[in-house]
Amino acid sequence: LKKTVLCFFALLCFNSCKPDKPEPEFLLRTALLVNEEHTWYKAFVYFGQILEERTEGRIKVEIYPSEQLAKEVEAIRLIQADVIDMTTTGSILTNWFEVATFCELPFLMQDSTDMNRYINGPIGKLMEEEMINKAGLRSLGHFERGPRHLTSNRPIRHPDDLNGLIVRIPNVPSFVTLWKALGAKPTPMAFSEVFTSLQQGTIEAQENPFALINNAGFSEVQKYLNLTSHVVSWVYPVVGEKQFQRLPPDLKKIFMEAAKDMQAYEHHLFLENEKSVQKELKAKGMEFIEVDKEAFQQKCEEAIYNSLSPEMQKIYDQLKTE
Ligand code: 2Q2
Repeated sequence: LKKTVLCFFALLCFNSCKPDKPEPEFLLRTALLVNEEHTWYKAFVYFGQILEERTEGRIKVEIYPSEQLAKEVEAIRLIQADVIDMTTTGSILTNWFEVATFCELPFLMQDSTDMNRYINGPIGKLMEEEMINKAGLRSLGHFERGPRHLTSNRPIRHPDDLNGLIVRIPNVPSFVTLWKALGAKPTPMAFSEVFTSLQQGTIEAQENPFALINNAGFSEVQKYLNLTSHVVSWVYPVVGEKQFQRLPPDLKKIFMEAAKDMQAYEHHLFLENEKSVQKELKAKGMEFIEVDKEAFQQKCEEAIYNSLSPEMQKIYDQLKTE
C-alpha cells in the first residue's frame, strides 16, 4: 500500500510540476554522426535553443548524436521520407547529384580562402540548387572543416608505403578513386562502424580531419597521424525541403536567420578547437608524420580527373584556373 500511495503522489507531483509550455508545433529530429563533444553537435544545440526562444516554443529541435538514429546515408533517406528532419552532410551527396563532388574533391582546394570562394561562387549556388532539386535537402549554411588526414598503425610518408592498406572511407565516389589510385584498398563504411572495425582489424586505416579523429577517439586504435591534407572541405547542415516548406512564412524567416547564427557560432567553436586539437591528439599518443604531399597529389590527379563526367571536368578546369 505504501508503494501505491507513493506512486500516487509521485504522479500527482509529476503532473502538477509539468511546465506549462505549449507542445511545439514543429518538432525537428536531427541525426548527427558526431558525439556530444563535437562542434557540430554543439552548434545544433545552440540552433535549438535560439529557435525555441525566438519562436516562443513553436519550433523544437531534438538531436541524436553518434549515428544513434541513422547513419549518414540513411539519415538523408529518412529526411526524404519525411521521417526525420535534419542532419549534416557533404560529398556523400554525390550519390544523388554529381556536382556535390566538389565540396570534398581530393587536392582541389588548398585552404579556407579557396573554400569560401567556391561556397559563395557559382559552384556553391549550383550545389545548393541541386541539393533541393535532386536530394530534397535545403542547406542551412556550411561548417568549415580542417583538412582530412590519414591515420594508421604504420607510418605512411609516401604513396608507395600504402601497399594495399585497407582504408575506410565514407561512401564518396571520388574517395574510392583517390585511394585506389594511390595504391590502397578503400572500403566504404558508415562512420559509427569505424572505431570497432579498426579495433577488430577489418580495416587498417581511416581518414578524417583532426576534430573528428579526436571526437571519435581514434587515437585509442591508431598510432600515426599522417599529414596528407588530401581533402579540404566543408559540410552542410541541412533540413528537408518538404519540412522547411511546411513552416509558415514568419517561422521560415526566423529559421533561416537562426541558421546563419548557428553557422557563425559553429565557426567560432571550430577555430577555438583547431587551436588545441593537435596538442590533444599528441597527448593521447598519436605520432604526427610529415608526408610527401607532392607525390600523393601527382599519383592520383589524373585518375580523379578522368573519373569525372565531361560536364564536371569543365567545372574542374574552371575552378583550377580561377
Ligand atoms: O568520415 C566521415 O564519415 C565524414 O567525415 C564524412 O566526410 C562526412 O560525413 C561528409 O562530409 C560526407 O558527406
